[in-house]
Amino acid sequence: MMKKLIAFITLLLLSSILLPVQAEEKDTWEDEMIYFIMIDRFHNGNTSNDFEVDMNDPRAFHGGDIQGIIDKLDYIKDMGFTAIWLTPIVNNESKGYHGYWTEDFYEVEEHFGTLDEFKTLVQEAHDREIKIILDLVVNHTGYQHPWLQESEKQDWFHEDLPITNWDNQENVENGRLAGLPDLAQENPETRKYLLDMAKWWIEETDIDGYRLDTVKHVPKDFWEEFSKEVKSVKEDFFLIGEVWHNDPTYVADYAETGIDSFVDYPFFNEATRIFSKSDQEIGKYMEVVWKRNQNLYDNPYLLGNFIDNHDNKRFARLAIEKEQDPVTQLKQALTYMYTAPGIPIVYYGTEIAMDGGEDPDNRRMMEFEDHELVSYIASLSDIRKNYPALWKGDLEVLLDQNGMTIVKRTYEGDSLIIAINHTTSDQTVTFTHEQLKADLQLRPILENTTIIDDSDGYEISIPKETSEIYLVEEATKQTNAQLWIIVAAVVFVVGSITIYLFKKRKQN
Ligand SMILES: [Ca+2]
Ligand SMILES: [Ca+2]
Repeated sequence: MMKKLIAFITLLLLSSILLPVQAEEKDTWEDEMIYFIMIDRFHNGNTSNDFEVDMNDPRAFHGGDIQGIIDKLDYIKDMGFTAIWLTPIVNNESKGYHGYWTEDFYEVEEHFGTLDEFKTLVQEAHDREIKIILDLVVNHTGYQHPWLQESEKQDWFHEDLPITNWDNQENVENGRLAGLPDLAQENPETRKYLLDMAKWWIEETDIDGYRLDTVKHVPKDFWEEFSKEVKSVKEDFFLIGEVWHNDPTYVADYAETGIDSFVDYPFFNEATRIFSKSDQEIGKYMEVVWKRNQNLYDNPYLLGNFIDNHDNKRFARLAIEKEQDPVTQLKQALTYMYTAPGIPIVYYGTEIAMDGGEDPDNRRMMEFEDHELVSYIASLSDIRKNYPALWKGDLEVLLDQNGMTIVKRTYEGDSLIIAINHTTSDQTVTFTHEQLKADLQLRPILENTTIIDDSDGYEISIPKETSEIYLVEEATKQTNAQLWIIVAAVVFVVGSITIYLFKKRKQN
């Protein structure tokens, strides 16, 4: 009996050593970098679907399609993006180039291609380790949706009333946004249709996430059920919602529904504001947004940061209006976005400093060129990919003075220091050895700016209106010490041999 017990315990101990409990590897999306494409305005890869295309009308189809995106996947991959957010793919009514005017929830828009082409796109993207996030609209249909003519579908829509009071949640949820027929998600039939449809696209095409349109116009209890249902179809399916509101608490209230992340409008508002002038406290606002998000969200690292999107004037236009150089400004704002906590989202065209005013001017046809911002974004992506401090590290502001900002991001002892000089003069900052700890040194990894290492500390120089990212690493002084050990060892060995030979000779 005792022997058996000992054998059993031994076996148990052995099995616990040999078979360690495997920590479930869960892809949390924190490390993603998203490229946002408006399908019609990106790349025309198939001219045979170009009916009713009018390049002179900014509100007409311009010819971009699924094949065009497939053709440019390597271009997107080379900039370091790990996910693509696409505007809605579903069949739209006439002039619905943007995809938000659904005519059929289960069909692919003819201008964009076929369901098979879309499946190919998802497959080709996955082959390149790029995820596909599809924009989904469940709040409304297009103005002319066939259901409006069906007598048995009348209760699928809310009454034809406009949204007049934006502070009245009931009106925001049940009124017609821009006059669009508002779906009644509280009707069990309508609800089931929308949930089945959302699950069908995942099962059929293997997409990885949804960007949810007009979240605040649909009741929270719908989103609760929606989140549960779609996540039951595919593990780690990602939901990023659009709650277009300036109050961060209002946005965060939707996290209870199970939506993982939100496009961070409060971040966007601060980012565009602090880069509009040269003397703003950039570090302070990075910290303000971060602390607030830490208080509001379970995982604030999943929030989607952006400086450009399809509903606002492009960042380049804001710079031009302030008589700033758009490329210079974009480089700094992109550095800010890539190094602030959260997932960076780059809207197509930002990489060529595309100009554009209000919608639809901010949706011009993409032009592919060898632009310096393309390689700048690739460098930022590369740094973000290699250093988890940027996607899950903490944040400390080291300096914040009249537009000169230095912040530190640290994860498990590994640190990066980010310097943004948004002033009109060159800046020099010295870190004492005490500040940096004696055995550490800085290495520039973005722009290769100069560093002077002297007895007082490390002096970094940031030219006006540029940024730099420094890796905090172990000082090469240790390598020097190692070098001395090698020299000493060589001297010792040579000396020993000489003495040995000398003694041998003497013996002879
Ligand atoms: Ca086309
Ligand atoms: Ca609604």
